Amino acid sequence: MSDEEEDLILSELSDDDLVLQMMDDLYDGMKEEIIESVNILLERGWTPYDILTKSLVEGMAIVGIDFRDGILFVPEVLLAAGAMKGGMAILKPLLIETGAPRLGKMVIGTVKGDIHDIGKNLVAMMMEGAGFEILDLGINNSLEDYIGALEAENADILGMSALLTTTMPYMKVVIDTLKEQGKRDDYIVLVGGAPLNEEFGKAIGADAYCRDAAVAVETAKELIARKHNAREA
Ligand code: B1M
Repeated sequence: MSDEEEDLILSELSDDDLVLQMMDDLYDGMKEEIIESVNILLERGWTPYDILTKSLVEGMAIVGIDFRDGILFVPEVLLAAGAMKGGMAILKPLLIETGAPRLGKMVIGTVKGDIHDIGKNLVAMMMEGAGFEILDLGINNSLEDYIGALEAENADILGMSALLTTTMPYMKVVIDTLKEQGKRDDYIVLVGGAPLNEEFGKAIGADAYCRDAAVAVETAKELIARKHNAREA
């Protein structure tokens, strides 16, 4: 480490430099520094949403590229993920702090065979912040986990996340089972995750593919409103 880096005082950096530094720190898995920087930006009046999207999510995208290209390996990516989670833990209560009325209930989880949960956690946080009640099933969920929770919770929405091309087809297994059991129309089914796209969402019979957490919130609001209107008509 150079002297310059050792002497770096995060609170003395400009906003732009601090965001760049956060991307470096995320890359290096430096959780304490990420937590400090998130707090600095909050003190400077940044919204939790901007901190999340402009520093943490963008930083993680860089990690993703270098992981793909074989520059970073699983242990390093796990450290980066840990640092990201440290920042998210501070932002979560702030994003959720809302007087919004409950808009509906969502069961969300990452599909069987898949342990990626950062994107799913982000969606859960943003949905909760927007006024939805969330039951987060975590990772590696079987169709029984999803369907059992939907029924037990009397949920409106099923959200499934997959980050691997090998696990995304499992979403179809869940949807097909709902159809076989005559329950498909009881729920709005939203899917997301980096390898998915709109076409895939349609092909497996989901109500919508959501590119990111903000789209998930908007789509859920729209489809819930449509469902309520249809019930009242
Ligand atoms: Co993994 N991994 N990984 N990984 N990992 C990817 C997904 C990969 C694309 C990396 C790469 O090669 N470039 C690649 C998949 C390739 C493929 O399938 N085509 C990959 C691989 C191969 C693997 C392993 C197989 C590696 C190995 O062991 N050799 C292994 C698989 C383990 C398993 O799941 N069985 C593995 C393991 C891991 C770690 C454990 C090290 C770690 C996960 C830690 C964790 O999640 N707790 C990890 C990570 C961090 C990644 C990358 C780098 C980052 C994922 C992430 O968190 N992104 C990822 C590369 C990438 O995606 N660029 C990669 C940030 C997050 C905010 O974005 O998850 O896309 P994302 O979520 C977005 C949207 O997609 C959307 O909204 C979110 C927020 O805006 N969204 C939804 C997501 N879910 C949604 C659900 C919804 C709606 C929207 O429901 C309504």
